[in-house]
Amino acid sequence: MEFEINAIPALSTVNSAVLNLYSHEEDVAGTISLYGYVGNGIFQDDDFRDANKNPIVTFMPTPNSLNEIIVTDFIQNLVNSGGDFAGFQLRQIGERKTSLFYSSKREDKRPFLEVDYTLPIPVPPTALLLVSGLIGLVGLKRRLG
Ligand SMILES: [Ca+2]
Repeated sequence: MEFEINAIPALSTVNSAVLNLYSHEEDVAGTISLYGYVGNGIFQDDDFRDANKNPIVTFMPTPNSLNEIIVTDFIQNLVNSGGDFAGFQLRQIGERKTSLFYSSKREDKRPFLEVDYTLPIPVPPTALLLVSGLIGLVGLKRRLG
C-alpha cells in the first residue's frame, strides 16, 4: 500500500508517524513484518522488490482491533530524501492467512497513515496530515525469494 506524503515539505521534522491497520475479526494469529519502500503512487509488482530487506517492525496483530504501528523514522527518512509516496508491505511469518487487515475498500476501517510534523520555518508550527491508503493490502500472498 502506498500513501502520498508530498504535502510534507522537505526539511520538516516528523514528530510521529503511525500506520493504522484494522485487523479482521477472525483469528489473526501469526507474526507480521512491516517493510517500507519509496512508492510512486502506482500499485505494481516492482513494489515488492523495492521493499527494504530489513523490516521496520515485526509485530503480532490482535483480531478485530486497530493496530497502530510506529513508522516515524521511516517517514522522516523519506521526507529528508524528497520521496512523494510512502510504501508499505506486510509479510506474514509462519502460519499463512490470505487476508488479515481491511483494505481501502472498507471506508470506515481502511488503512491510514497519521503524520505529525513540524515545518522547517517558524510559521504555522505544527500540522497534522491524515492520508488514506491509495491501495489496500493485497500483498500477503507474495514473497521474495
Ligand atoms: Ca509503486
